[in-house]
Amino acid sequence: MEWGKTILSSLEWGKNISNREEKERVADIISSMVKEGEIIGVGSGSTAYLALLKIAGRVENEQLHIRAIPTSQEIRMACARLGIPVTSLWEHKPDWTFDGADEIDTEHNMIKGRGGAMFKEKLLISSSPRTYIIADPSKIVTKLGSRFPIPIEIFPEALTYVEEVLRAYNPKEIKLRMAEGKDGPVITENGNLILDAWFDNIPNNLEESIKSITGVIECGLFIHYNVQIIS
Ligand code: ABF
Repeated sequence: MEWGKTILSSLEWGKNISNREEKERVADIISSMVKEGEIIGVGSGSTAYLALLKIAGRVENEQLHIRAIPTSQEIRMACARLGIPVTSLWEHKPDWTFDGADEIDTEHNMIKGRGGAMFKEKLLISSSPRTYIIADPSKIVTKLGSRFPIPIEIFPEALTYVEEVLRAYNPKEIKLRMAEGKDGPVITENGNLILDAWFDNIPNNLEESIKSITGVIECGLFIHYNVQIIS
């Protein structure tokens, strides 16, 4: 674990986290749930990252042997930096998963994917017998879509076609997600584009409808998934 340690430690994660106190509180709850030998799906975003930091503290102090299945390269690198061994869905089924969210409604439906990792996040949640969504209270909404668009990962050449079909579902606005400070679009870890689609109303079958469009890889709308919210 010495190889790469210097360069990885020089990366500065975790500064400028909003609502840090609230996020630390839910991160503590997740960390206290970890048991020896478990395979854990690790979500992305700052709340999941804080939970991973706390888990790493327990792993070191209590000499726990766990393995993580990361949902993004960023979290994979964080695992490397923190000395948490990783595995994959080819080799292991997770015992459980934790992840963050952008919006959660009263029925525990969610919008996720500000980091663009919703495909792998949904895969981990679907593969896990239990998932805990850790969210500071600012994430709880009465109506899904009130603050965030639905992110939709699409195969690049399907851009025009998907946009045309999406219009039939009456979005308020559809935008290609652009890379911050650059002229080009965000390219996901899977080499795809992201469309951000704002809707006034999000019916329960919208996730299914979006996913049925050829060229859509995944979307960040999570309707009726098996998740427990820790808020
Ligand atoms: C991941 O991290 C994403 O699905 C979601 O968009 C984001 C939440 O980040 P944070 O915890 O930083 O608010 O869970």
